[in-house]
Amino acid sequence: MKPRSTATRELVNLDGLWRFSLDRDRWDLEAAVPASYNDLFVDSAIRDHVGWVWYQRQVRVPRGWSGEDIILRVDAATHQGRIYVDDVLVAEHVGGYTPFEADITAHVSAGQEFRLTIGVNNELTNTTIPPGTITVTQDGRRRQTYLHDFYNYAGLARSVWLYSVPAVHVQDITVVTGLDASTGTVEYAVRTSAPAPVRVRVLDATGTEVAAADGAGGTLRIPDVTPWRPGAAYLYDLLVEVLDGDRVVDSYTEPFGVRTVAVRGTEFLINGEPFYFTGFGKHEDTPVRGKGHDNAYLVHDFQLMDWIGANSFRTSHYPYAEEVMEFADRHGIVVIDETAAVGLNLAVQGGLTGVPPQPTFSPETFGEATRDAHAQAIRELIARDKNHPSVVMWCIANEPSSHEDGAREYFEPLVELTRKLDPTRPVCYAAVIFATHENDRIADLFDVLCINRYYGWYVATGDLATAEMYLEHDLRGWAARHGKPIMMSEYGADTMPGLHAVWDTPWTEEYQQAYLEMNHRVFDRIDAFIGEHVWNFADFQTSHGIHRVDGNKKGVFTRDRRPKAAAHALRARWKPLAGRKPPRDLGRDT
Ligand code: BDP
Repeated sequence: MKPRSTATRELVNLDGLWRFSLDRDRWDLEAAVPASYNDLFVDSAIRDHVGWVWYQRQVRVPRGWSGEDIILRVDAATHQGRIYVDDVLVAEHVGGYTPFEADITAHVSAGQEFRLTIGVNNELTNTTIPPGTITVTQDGRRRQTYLHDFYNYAGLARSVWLYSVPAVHVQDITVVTGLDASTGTVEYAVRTSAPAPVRVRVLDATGTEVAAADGAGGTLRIPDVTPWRPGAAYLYDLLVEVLDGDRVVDSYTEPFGVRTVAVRGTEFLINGEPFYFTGFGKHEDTPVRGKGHDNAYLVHDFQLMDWIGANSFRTSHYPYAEEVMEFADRHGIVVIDETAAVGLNLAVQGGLTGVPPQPTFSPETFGEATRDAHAQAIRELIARDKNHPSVVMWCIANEPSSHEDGAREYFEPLVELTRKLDPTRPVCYAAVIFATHENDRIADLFDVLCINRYYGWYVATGDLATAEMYLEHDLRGWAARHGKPIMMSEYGADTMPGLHAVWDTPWTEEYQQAYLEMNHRVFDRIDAFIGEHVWNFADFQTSHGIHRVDGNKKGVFTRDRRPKAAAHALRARWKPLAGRKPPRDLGRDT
């Protein structure tokens, strides 16, 4: 659960400047937390470092905390973290975008200082999510390569917290909501650290109690409920109290929204109404901070999404900071929540380098250990985000090699796991161009067809007429084979701001606009279409490569969030839609 300050819990934020070291011998550098460390220093040895780095600071435990349990929480250590109190290792965690904690009660004392050291490792291998490969150069340097284009930013990119909880406390809360005419139903389950009586209350946005119950699980009913709707968020608070007689020993407040999500035929329903996704695949990426969470960019990005008429986004290609999810909850933005399983695809690499591809799913490449790591990533994502009303679908992988031998064996248990952990939300993956409706082996396991396609960019470059034919043929094939809702989870064209031409010239602002319009014409001719997420919201940093000039330039906004010409065209299309499907012939005129 997200650490919160409540009537029974106290919370100290440990963000700021920490000592920073590559070897734990020299500590003359300081690094900002939260931030990726890579771009902070003018030192390629740090930027290109492969392995552990170390963050350190003194922390004083507040003097009133004796008798409480004391927990240290790291919101994200990318991709592996170790927490030390003085010299004692108290927690270790693999997975760069989900939080972990250490109970440090036995190692610290109220009122006293301790030395907190956090080790962070950025290595990606065949058994990490996302995967990667480490090679050693002829002169002995270790180099990291990986199968995704965005830069492998690392470090403490989110907040670090110290908090207190009473010995008997709430450990987990699950909320599942339903709508029964004008009544909202709230199934809840509370787990406590030891058996104890539990009381729950639902408070509306004015703080008025609208439902209450005793017991660690049950169903609450909210008469005349105000549902959470896209573009019209409404949140209730579930106030959970653990009791000892009449005394409240722990209290925790979980915000939630009452809404339902379902797939019916080729429709995606929110609160029983068809929803049409407009928006983006995003990244957590800004200059200097890398993937460091930044509330100023958070507010500004959501402002820009509102301005352009985006009602949704996908957390491509990893779980985002919890602040982002809470903001989406409060502002009615719909989220497709993705694990960090990007790059389970050796066919792409083969295609790009000319090296004959290895099989993607095999004991030597991505086998059981990879799948175990992937399963763990799914568990941690759902555990963290299950109560967010904004999250309407889980995306368990981006562009896996779903047409290869072994793909079905790899994915079937992961889809089952996802459904077991959360039977309420649809599940999808984003399909790569090599996976066609004819050769893909897994789409039937999922609820929504999310298709990534770059016709007119990587294929039929500069020839939008051919691209339009290819795209329509491709999408119609998927729709016909599966009879499921279909959405475009990525489409985009690299664009240099300020570059113009009167012809269909790739990289110009006109071309990005024409490319998007071509895609929209096709989407609007397909009945099963439920949405469009442009790749990408903003330009973002990538690893070195001949396909990129200072990063991926498919942003509709630049990296510093200025609109390219296409932004205005998207706004003209999306604003009037407001979550409804475009009329069938809209694309013909634009
Ligand atoms: C897709 C990937 C995305 C890339 C994009 C691109 O899903 O992460 O950034 O291509 O090449 O294959 O721009």
